[in-house]
Amino acid sequence: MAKTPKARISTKDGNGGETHQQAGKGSDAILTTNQGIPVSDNQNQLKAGARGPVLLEDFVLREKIFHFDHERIPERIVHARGSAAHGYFELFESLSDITSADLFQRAGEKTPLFTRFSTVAGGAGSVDTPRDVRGFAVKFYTQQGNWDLVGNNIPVFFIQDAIKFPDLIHSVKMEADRGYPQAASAHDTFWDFVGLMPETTHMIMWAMSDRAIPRTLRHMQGFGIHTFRLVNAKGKSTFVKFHWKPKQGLSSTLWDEAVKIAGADPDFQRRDLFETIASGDFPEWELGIQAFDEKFADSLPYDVLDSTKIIPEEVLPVRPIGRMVLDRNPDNFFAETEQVAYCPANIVPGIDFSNDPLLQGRLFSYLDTQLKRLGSTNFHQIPVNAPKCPFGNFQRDGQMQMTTPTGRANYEPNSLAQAGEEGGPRECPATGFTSFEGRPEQGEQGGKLRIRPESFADHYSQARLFFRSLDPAEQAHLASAIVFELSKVSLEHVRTRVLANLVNVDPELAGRVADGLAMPVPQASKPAAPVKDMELSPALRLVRGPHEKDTLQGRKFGILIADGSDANAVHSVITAVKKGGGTPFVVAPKVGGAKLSDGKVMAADGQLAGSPSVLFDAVAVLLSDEGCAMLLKEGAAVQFVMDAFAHLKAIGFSESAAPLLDKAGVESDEGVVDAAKFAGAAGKRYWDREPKVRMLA
Ligand code: HDE
Repeated sequence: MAKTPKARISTKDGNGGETHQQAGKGSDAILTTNQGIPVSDNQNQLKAGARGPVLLEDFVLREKIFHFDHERIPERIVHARGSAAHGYFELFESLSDITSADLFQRAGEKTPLFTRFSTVAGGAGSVDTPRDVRGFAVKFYTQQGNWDLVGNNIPVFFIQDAIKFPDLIHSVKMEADRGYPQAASAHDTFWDFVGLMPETTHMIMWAMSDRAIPRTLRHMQGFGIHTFRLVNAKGKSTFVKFHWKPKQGLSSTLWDEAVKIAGADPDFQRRDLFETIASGDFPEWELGIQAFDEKFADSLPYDVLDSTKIIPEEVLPVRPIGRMVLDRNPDNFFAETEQVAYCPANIVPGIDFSNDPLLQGRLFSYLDTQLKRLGSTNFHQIPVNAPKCPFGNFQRDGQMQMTTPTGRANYEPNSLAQAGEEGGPRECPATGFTSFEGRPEQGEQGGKLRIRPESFADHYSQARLFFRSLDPAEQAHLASAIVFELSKVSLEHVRTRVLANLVNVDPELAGRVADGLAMPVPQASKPAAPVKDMELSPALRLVRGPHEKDTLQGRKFGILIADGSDANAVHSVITAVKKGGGTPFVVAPKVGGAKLSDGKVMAADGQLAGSPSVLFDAVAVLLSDEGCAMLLKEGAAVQFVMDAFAHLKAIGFSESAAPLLDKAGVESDEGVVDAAKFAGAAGKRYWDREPKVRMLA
């Protein structure tokens, strides 16, 4: 006979509240159906006789299979693949002079949040490291309701007007007839769209740069992209652009490395985020703002409502206002990461929109998409989406209604309170959200027009600014990325059109790309507005720029050992890496480990064949003579070293490992060091090595 559950065990919902939907985690918890009926046998269907047919009355089976059949919800049409974490925002100083937003009032105050990073083009099961933009979406659970800052890791976007978004996304996704390529922009239709839409050019520079192949989700910047408004208690508006800067520093992969990571560990970035947070090494970003008034906006040679433009940090510095720390992994991927519903229209009093036509279109899109994805207007009741402050109104019913409102008051105005009944909530003119009225005299209101403002016409000056501001190594990566992508474009006229646009960006860039394609440089396309030379912005650099960090902190180091490796050397490298804040990862031919010179077996964290050096930020190869002789015959070992060298990583080695380095073609340089010096060398890449290992455009 079935046991009766001892107690209905509650589980925590994402808001810290209790739900009673599931049996608990404890080993004494009893499995029940969704109706709470204890299940006696979870192994066998109910049959008429041991070898007989299954009975329709088996409600345990039917409920289980029914639920399983409906486990998937539509994946996001864009940003389907994502990883997320909980954390908090901590304010550095009060911003009450420029905004009345509650979360920006009191220095030191913490606001809980949930952040989801994503790729854009691929499906939910695609790999983590394609060349792609990364989404950077933050839901702040403030005391005045939820504020969603739904940005990307690149500060500009492909298009200026939301009406082009479906075209852009159709062009980059799998081609309609063949259903490929998955999560890749290197194909005809994307570049066809790009060539025909010069407004994409600035974003293309970013998307072909190393920014689009970040090392981890922890090593990238985030941007709100659009111009927003902060509004203070007196109703004064200040324009603002939001920036997230990672404390970890900025770091990207090389293309060859990204491609190999996709094979070695398709979940590389998801795993990295989860494991780092689980280990207690919490990633952190500083939130900064570029705040400016209308006079400043009007003085710029581009329009701040145009999402294809940045305001360089050298023109307007970023003021740090707080920090975000991600300190807790989701308990359940589906319940939280999959069901979280961001919406740029979720805004709180003290923050407001600008008239950016891309932002305006987004304000409609996200609510609509959530209804499709989550299936009910009540998706805000899902714990990860629900505000953490009190909320209530007279909206009622709908599918999957989870609340049980009491009383008769479901309309407003009502006077039921006068009769001693519940009257329900009322609007509050003093603290409620009010919209900034705008600037009618600046053309912000007028007749109904389907036009693009003249001030949006310059599509090339900032693309040129970006390209010319980069370090030569990054410029070469960018040029090579365009060569790679256009080489996959089979339509020659598309390649020619893109080249003609690139001439406007920089004739030298166009020449390098044309050379890489073995095509002539065409005549420049006719720009809609004259192309200007702007003051260069070193802040845009990744390589040898202000955001690059020489550090072991938050990074992972592969230590290759085999039988006979010197125990002292191995232990001292591990200790040195840990001392620098890094994570050592021992790699051996067999996962059970290797017997070191002291006769003790050291367990490996990973087997050599499954732990290629692309997974690490630098490697140490610590071998004995015999160990090295054996690994000379192992392709994975040779590749381990060869890739580390080709990916410009530090290589520390024991003397006996030298033959393996020789076989892998390693040449000596300042990044190839004696094992004892490994920790001192491992915190950076060796960019000067690149011309020796790679021919770039
Ligand atoms: Fe999105 N975008 N987007 N987008 N977007 C979505 O909403 C859309 C745009 C961004 O982790 C969708 O919940 C339109 C810019 C992120 O859940 C959808 C336009 C930026 C995420 C949608 C844009 C973004 C989305 C798909 C043109 C950077 C993932 C699923 C005006 C500022 C959020 C969903 C997450 C997701 C529409 C342009 C960022 C379809 C119409 C620009 C980070 O609603």
